Amino acid sequence: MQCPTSLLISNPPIPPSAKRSVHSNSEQPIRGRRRFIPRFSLNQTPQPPEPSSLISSITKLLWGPSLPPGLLISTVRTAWHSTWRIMMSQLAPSDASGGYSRPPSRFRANQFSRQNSTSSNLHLYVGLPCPWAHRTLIVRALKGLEEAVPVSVAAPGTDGSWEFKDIRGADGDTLDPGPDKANGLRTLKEVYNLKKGGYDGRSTVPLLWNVESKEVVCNESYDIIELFNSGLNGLARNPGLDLSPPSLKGKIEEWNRIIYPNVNNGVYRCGFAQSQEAYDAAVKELFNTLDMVDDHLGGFRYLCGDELTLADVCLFTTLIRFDVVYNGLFKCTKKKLIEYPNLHAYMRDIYQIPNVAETCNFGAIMDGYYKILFPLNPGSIRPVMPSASEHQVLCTTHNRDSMSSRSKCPEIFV
Ligand SMILES: N[C@@H](CCC(=O)N[C@@H](CS)C(=O)NCC(=O)O)C(=O)O
Repeated sequence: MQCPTSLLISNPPIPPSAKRSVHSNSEQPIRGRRRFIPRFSLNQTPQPPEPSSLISSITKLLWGPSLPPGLLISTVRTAWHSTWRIMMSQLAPSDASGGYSRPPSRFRANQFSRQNSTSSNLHLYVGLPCPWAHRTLIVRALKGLEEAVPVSVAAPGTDGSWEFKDIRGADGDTLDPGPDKANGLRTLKEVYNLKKGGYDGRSTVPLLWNVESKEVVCNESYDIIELFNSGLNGLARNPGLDLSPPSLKGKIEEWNRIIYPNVNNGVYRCGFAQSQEAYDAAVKELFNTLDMVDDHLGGFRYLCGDELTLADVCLFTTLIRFDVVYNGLFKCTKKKLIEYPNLHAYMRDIYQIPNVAETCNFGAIMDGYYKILFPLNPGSIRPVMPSASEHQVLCTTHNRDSMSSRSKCPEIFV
């Protein structure tokens, strides 16, 4: 007996207008000759249809080979758009004009805690796709704080929240997603909830945790990198490296005031925009700033001159993701970073500083954005890695050493 569903699949009903020109179901014309094609042979076992073929059969049955009628398309479009808006409002809170407005960090490190953190009760929670967490990994590596501040690497779960992987024996300083080494919990939300009084806010990375008091120290990346730079020198392998020297503090702040809204958060303002106007404004500010910074870097090795500073670390973590995710997924499409000669060489210069490349995990970055930000990429298809962002390309010469009057590339004791 023929499977009823396979009958449905191979024999869509023929509209009366077309019936005259259609041959009998079991015969098809081939260049004037008629060839007999058996519909079913006895030694074939009928198989249930694949879900995708079932969907295409139903589509064919209802509408034939053409697209569904306009009414259906516009109904689905309206429903999808409303669902998209609901999902975006959860993913990316927006202002009245549809512009992305990033919620402020809830736990800031004040000056006192920055200067007095000499203990090694600290534990850092990060996620590899996150550019804000990436800042903390770079400064931790440059200062040689790996032993003083152990790290747990969370991975994004399917709903976008941070989860730990149950991997045994991942006790060393591996920068791969693994278990929660400080509290042995399953999710970052559970870690936040350990704090006295509980917590009902966003469970974001980076998170600096006090292991002894079981309290959040800070969840603002810039405060954490300032603390790592100057607040833990008694525990650091590279205490002499200062990424925010007093003489450059003013310049660093000036650069941060430009780069944070227009570039670091600017790419998110493009990708999370919920109106054309909000996107147009964000993309203009982003590329105007990149043009200006590219010009500046034609004359200076780093943003503040000869020395690498915290401002460079903050810019780098956005640049290294630019062609890999922001250009495509966040619609930062006016130019690719590779089209900016100075910015690209500057990015390679920083990438080649010892220990920095190890903090860049492109597989995790691509998965974290393309597979998790569902409203931006509902099919979850991860595109191919751009060849200009491959490790080998990032290791090519940058010829920027000669731009420093003194050799100020940080000396890292590995
Ligand atoms: N202001 C924070 C931003 C941190 C942040 O937004 N982290 C994102 C990952 S890139 C996160 O953990 N999001 C999870 C959530 O919002 O639930 C910082 O700079 O540290």
